[in-house]
Amino acid sequence: MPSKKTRAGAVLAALAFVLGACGSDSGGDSGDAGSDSGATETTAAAPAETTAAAASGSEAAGEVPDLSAYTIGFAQVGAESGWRTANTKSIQESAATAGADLVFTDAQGKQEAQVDSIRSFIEQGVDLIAFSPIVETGWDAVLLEAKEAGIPVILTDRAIDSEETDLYKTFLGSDFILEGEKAGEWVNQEFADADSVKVVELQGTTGSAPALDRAEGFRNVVTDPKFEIVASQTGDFTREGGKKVMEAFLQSNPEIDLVYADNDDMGLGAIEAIEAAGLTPGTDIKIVTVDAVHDGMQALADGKINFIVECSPLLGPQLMELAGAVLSGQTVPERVVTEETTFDQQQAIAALPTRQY
Ligand code: GYE
Repeated sequence: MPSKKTRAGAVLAALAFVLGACGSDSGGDSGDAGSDSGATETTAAAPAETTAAAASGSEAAGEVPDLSAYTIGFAQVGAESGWRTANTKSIQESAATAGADLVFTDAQGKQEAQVDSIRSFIEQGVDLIAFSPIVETGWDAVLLEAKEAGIPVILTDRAIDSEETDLYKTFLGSDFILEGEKAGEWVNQEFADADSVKVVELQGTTGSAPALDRAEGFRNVVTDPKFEIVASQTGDFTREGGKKVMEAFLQSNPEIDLVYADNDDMGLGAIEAIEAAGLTPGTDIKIVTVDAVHDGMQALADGKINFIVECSPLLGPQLMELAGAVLSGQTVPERVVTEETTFDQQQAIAALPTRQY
């Protein structure tokens, strides 16, 4: 199993393990910002990585597996954002459709609670454990316990950073570095004619894969010295956190040109702070976010957010498909990357009526 950091870069589409139906109904333009097309090729010999296009508002997936003989434990992060709510719904609905007995826990953002849940899944003797690790590190002990108990583990949404190999069967989720790069590419275009740009960054949960990788991706492409990241702080992926941090940023930095927020919710909080300061979000201060949940898309359509990079929460159908494959002894790709798009204002207006989350 490759370490987390090796997953960025070229997509080694390996097995023809087609998860999720192709075809986005989002109305977004997937041709920009470096998004690869998500074709699932059969080139490499070893199952390494594949790309699935179940994103973009489509819950459609391939075959619904019959998981009625199985119990799946799912340890969720919490309910910190619109993204998370949609993700939880997707997982619960897909488990019900597949007939699986789902034991679902909510760690309320605390790693210890998530570890406890996994331990209790092991004690209960579930057939498979899936979880979305709150932060990247600190999982080896409990995942080794699962392995020793013979219970397969699937990571969804967020990666872990571990030297241990074979702690999990597969990791299903977005390429967060690519998301940060897409945000950065829009920033480069938007400020092509500017001489100096002051940027503030609202980061997600400290130590989480999406916070680390979206920061890295953004910095990979926003390299012109005219850009200055004048402040960067975590808002913990919440609207309230984004608002509070933005209030402080506005007080200490009078000339902010751009907010880069790791998710829509923090961007929405920033909008409240900007308006309270008597400024116009989207005009006086530009805003780029990640997720493309309904409220974020509405703010984009309204001109308060300027650009959104999509991150699909609809991982349930793909997770059930992978669980079915693992439980029936099939080999699955080590990495399944969801295909995602980006939205500008017109694309948001077009996509909103049929958006599922
Ligand atoms: O972007 C954010 C959520 O891990 C991709 O977590 C997920 C992130 C998502 O709280 O809104």
